Amino acid sequence: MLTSSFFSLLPPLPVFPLQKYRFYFQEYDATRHVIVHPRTVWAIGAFIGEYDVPQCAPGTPAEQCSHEIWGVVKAGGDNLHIAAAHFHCHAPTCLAMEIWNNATGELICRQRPVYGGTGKIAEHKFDEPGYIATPPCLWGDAPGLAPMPLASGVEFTIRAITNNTYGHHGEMAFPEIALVPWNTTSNTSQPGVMPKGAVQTEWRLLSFSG
Ligand SMILES: [Cu+2]
Repeated sequence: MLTSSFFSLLPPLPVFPLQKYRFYFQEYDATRHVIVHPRTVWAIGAFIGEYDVPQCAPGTPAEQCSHEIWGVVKAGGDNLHIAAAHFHCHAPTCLAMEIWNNATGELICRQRPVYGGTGKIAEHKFDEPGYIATPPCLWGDAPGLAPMPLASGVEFTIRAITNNTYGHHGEMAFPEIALVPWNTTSNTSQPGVMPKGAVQTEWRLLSFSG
C-alpha cells in the first residue's frame, strides 16, 4: 500500500491513462441468435434505485451491522423469460441482493460479492487481492444451467442487504435483468425477434429496516 507521503515525494508528471478494449462478435444470424431486451432494470429505492443507508446503533459489531430494503416488481412484456441477472449495488458495503418469486416463494437468484485473493474465485488469474467480483445469475439450455424462468406478469420481491457500520448516501438496489422472447411451442427462447421499445416494469417499495 502506497502512502500519501510517498506521492508527495514524486515530481508532478502528466498522467495519460490508457485503456485497451477487445470486442468479440458474431455476424447476426436471425435463425439462432436471441436478442436480449436492452437493460431492463428492476430497481427499488428512489429514481434509479438509490437510497440512503442509516448507521447502525453505536457499539454494534461491524459484522452485525446490516440494513435491508425490500421492494416488489411486476415484470412487464409479453411472455419474456430471464436469461441473466446482474445486480448493481455498491462496494464495499453491499452484502447481498436477492430475487424471490412471490407466487411460489422460490429464491431464484442470490448474488454476493466475492473478494479477490481469498481463493474463492475458480480462475486463479482473476483471483486478485483488492478486487471484488459479483458473479451474475445465469439461466439457459447449456449444461449446468437451470431453465430460464418466466418474468412477464410475475411479481418478484427484490431484497438488498447492506452493511451499515457507517451511514451513507447513494447506495443502490439496481438489478439489471436480461429478458428474452419466448417460443411457447418449443418452450425455448425465440431467436430473431427484435425488441419493440423498453419493457415497462411496475414496482413498489415494501419497507426499510435497520
Ligand atoms: Cu450505483
